[in-house]
Amino acid sequence: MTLRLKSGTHTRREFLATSAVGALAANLVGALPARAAENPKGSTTASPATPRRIIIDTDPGVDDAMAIFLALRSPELKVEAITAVSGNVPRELTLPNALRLAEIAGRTDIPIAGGASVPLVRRLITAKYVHGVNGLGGVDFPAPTLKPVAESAVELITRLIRANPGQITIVAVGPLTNIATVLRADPAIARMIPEIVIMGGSLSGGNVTPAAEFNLYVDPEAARIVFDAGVPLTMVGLDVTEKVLLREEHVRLLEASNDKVSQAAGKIMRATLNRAHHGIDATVIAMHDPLTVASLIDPKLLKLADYYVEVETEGEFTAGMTVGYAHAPARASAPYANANPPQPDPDLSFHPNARVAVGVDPERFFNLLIPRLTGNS
Ligand SMILES: [Ca+2]
Repeated sequence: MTLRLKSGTHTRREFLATSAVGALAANLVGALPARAAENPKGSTTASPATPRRIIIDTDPGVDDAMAIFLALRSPELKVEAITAVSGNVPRELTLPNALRLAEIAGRTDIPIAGGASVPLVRRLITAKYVHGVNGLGGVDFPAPTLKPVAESAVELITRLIRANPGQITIVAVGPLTNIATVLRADPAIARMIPEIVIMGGSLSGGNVTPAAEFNLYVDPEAARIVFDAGVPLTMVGLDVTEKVLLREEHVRLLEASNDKVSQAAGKIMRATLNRAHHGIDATVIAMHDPLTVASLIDPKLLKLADYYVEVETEGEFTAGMTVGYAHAPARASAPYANANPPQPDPDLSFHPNARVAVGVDPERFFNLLIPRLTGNS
């Protein structure tokens, strides 16, 4: 028996209440955090009248730049803060990039904070080969005049969530170091987060190793903390993001608009497209992060399914892999012969911990993204 969601518009609780899995569902509902009942709005459609409040945790990053622009241009979303983390490039670059992008968009009202400079326990691996030496495709932008707030990313996220329990969704489009640090330092905060929407992971192979997607590869231990925290998760991984590939026609539309955001986006994406044409894997133009933000604006963009996702942290070749179970039993690897005590029997009940994006409508996505950036929506 598989437990698949037919659409992304039901909360897990609603799904379980209406599914035909009887006693199993009752057990699962009983096990869900109380927060799910207190705040069943995690999956509802945002609108300009009732914008969805979000914090963007990010490592800009060329596709992060598009995601930030899209969020700042969308009345369905209210960006409460932007927090920077090391990933595509070190935080010494991602933080000024976040400040630059907000400044270009004319949104100097948004607090921006610097976060983790290294993963929890690993050395930082970056992706300058994709994002250019400065994280913005190598395009030179003036130094930002906007300054970061005095609080760290962890302090800012913690304060905002605690002051607005159940109200602010976290959109995490970089390695999960900052978010894991928040959850580890303040475990009770998990109940106050209605949803974490993650760009990362994959059910169908990685992009850094055959197993791991970049964000999870960089900090698998952080990802494991986040996936195990009991917060409702949506995972927007390579299964869908590698199906939204920016094309020449899109870049031309960005370049053709006089809008400041569109001009900046056009320069960044022209540089990235050129990079793609010079031997780098064509998926460098995958719009990973903007698709993740777009899914909050238009829930019909993605097809979601319930999964139990484990994050591999031990593997010599597989660390950062997301292992998704669509049904029980969720088995771990076979125990070693000398294991003491022996491994318990596999859990025969199904406990999904994430909604995973398994389908996408690419044209619908670009029909949303490009007009928002050109200022023609
Ligand atoms: Ca990113």
